[in-house]
Order: sequence, then C-alpha cells, then structure tokens
Amino acid sequence: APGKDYKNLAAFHKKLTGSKRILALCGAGLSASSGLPTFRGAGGLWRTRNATEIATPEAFETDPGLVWLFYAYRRHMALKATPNLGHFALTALAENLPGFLCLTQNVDNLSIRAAHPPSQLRPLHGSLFNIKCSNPHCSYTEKNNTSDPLHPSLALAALDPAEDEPHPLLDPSHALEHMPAADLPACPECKALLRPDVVWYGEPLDEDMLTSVDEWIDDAQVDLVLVIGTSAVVWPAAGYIERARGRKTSVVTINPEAEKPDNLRKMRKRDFAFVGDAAVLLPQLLE
Ligand code: BJW
Ligand code: ZN
Repeated sequence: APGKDYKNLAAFHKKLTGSKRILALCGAGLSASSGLPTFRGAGGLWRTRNATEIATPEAFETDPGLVWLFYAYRRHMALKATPNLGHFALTALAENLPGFLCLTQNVDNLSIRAAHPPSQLRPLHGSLFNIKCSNPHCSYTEKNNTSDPLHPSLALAALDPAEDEPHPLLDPSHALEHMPAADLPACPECKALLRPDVVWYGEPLDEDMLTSVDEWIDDAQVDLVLVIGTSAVVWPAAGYIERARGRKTSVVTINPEAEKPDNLRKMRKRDFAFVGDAAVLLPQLLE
C-alpha cells in the first residue's frame, strides 16, 4: 500500500529538488492529450483489431498493406498533432538537469519536436519517421522522413474528416481495399518492402541504445524514477523502473489510472502516485 506521502506535493518537491539523477519512462499517455491514442484500453482499437496485434512482424508478413495503412495513419496524425505541456515540462527538466535521462516508448517524435535534447532522450521503440528495409540482409534506412504521404498509395489526407468527426479509417464499416505488396513502398536497393523502423513484439531493441541506458543507470545512484503515461507491461522498457531503483530512489507514477491496484503493486513508502493527465500534472510537478 502507498505510504503516507502518497500524493503529497510538498514532499515530492523536496525529493525533486534534492535529485541529481532522474530517469523517466514515458508511454503513450504522455501524448494522449495531444490527441494520439494509447495502445491499451479506450482508443486502443484500430478498426476492429487491437493496435498491438498490428504492431507485429506476423501482421506485416500476412498483410503488409494493412500494417502500412495503420502506420501511414499514425504518421499522418502524429504530424498533425503538437507536443503538449507535458513534453515541454520534460524538455525544461532536461535543460536544467544534465543528470536527467528520458526513456520514451513513443514513436511519435513529439518529444523531439518539443526540443527535448536528443542526448537526453532514448526512443526505445524507434520512430514513425525512420524507415528501413524489411529484408534482414539489407541495411537501407531513411532517417527523419516526414513526407506525408510517404508513398502515393498511402495518401490519407484526402480522407481527413471535419473537426469532431471520427476518422473514416477508424470506422470498420468503411471498407478497406486490399493493398497489394506491389503498391507499397519498396527498397531502392533490393526491392524488398520498406517498413517503419519501429520495434515490434518479439524484435530486439537497438543494442547500442540498450547499452547506453544500462551504463547510464549503473553510473551512479538514480534519485528519482518518473513513470509517465505508461501501462509498464512491455519489456524490456518496464524493467527499467526496478532496474534503476536503489535504496533511496523514489518512483513517481503520473497516470489517470494511478490508483488502479495493478499500477500500485510495487509502491513503497517513498514512492508517489499522482492521478491525472500528464499534460496537466507534469508542468505542476516539475515547475
Ligand atoms: C495517461 C493519459 C494521460 C492515458 N496522461 N497517462 C519478459 C517478460 C514478459 C514478456 C517479455 C519479456 N521480454 C520480452 C517479452 C515479450 C514482449 C513483451 O513485453 N510482452 C509483454 C506485453 C508481455 N517484448 C518484446 O517483444 C520486446 N522485444 C524484446 O524483448 O526482444 C527480445 C529479443 C532479444 C533478442 C532477439 C529477439 C528478441 C519488444 C517490445 C516492442 C513493443 N512495441 C510496441 C509497438 C511499437 C511501435 C508502434 O508504436 O507502433 O510498443 S507495442 C506498444 O506497447 C508500443 C508501446 O510503446 C508499448 C507500451 O505501451 P504504453 O506506451 O505503455 O501504452 P499503453 O496504452 O499500454 O498505456 C498507456 C497508459 O497511459 C495507461 O496506463 C493509461 O492509463 C495512461 N494514460 N491517458 C497520463 N492523459
Ligand atoms: Zn533493401
């Protein structure tokens, strides 16, 4: 059960001011108030499927057209979205504290667009705007390709609904035409299909990035771990919370569902849980 400091803003600020090394683990909830849906729970459905079922090598193998449509839609929405005050509060923390490292599971580029210093950011699951060849023997990549559409067959802007209207692509009764592989973006070097350079289930995270995170954590005691807008069920990302926890570390959860027993399971006396929207709470907590 949470200790008596639970939700105590003054106690949190004291801990924050005394912290030299802070690690954040961010998830989809950080971008929720920018209008980008989370994976699990409300909004986690894409048409009739779980978004997490489409973010797999098996789905790409079976129906690359469907997977590309999902990512084309997410690229389009992420480009239209703007970073929120939560992203900016984290940028300000990074600028004020060289010992702050932000691990994000988000692929939407919003932290970068909020001017978060790249040296203090680890995009664990890649980026919607990096593209790579799906052929494991080909090393073709494109970094920060923000063209929208990426490919003529993936032009979605024409479908944009009026404000407050649901997007037709999200409506399962709006039939999707099967998109043959020949219409999808292909590698200029080997002609195999291109794919977004994001990490799907069962795929390894970038090894150099993992090494740099491990080294950062092992370098010295981590005073504070911020767990922001993530269900913290996906590994290895979720493992960093306990991995960074030392005897004096406080773990701080910022999540509208922070009171759910699942999210409090590992709460200790010096931990905190702030219940609400990260875009509202982060500016208050980190000011
Ligand atoms: C708000 C809010 C607001 C709402 N404000 N909050 C060990 C144990 C068990 C399993 C495994 C293990 N090791 C590996 C696995 C398997 C697997 C895994 O973890 N499975 C679990 C689900 C059980 N992991 C992997 O496969 C990983 N790879 C790997 O380990 O490789 C090993 C290997 C080594 C060598 C060779 C081969 C393999 C890869 C994981 C990749 C995850 N990929 C995805 C897709 C990325 C691309 C894309 O975006 O399309 O990443 S899945 C999806 O989940 C996405 C997210 O980044 C990730 C995490 O989700 P997140 O961000 O937490 O979102 P939600 O929706 O879950 O939660 C949102 C939260 O926000 C909620 O709590 C809300 O309450 C809250 N919220 N509004 C604040 N306004
Ligand atoms: Zn190739």
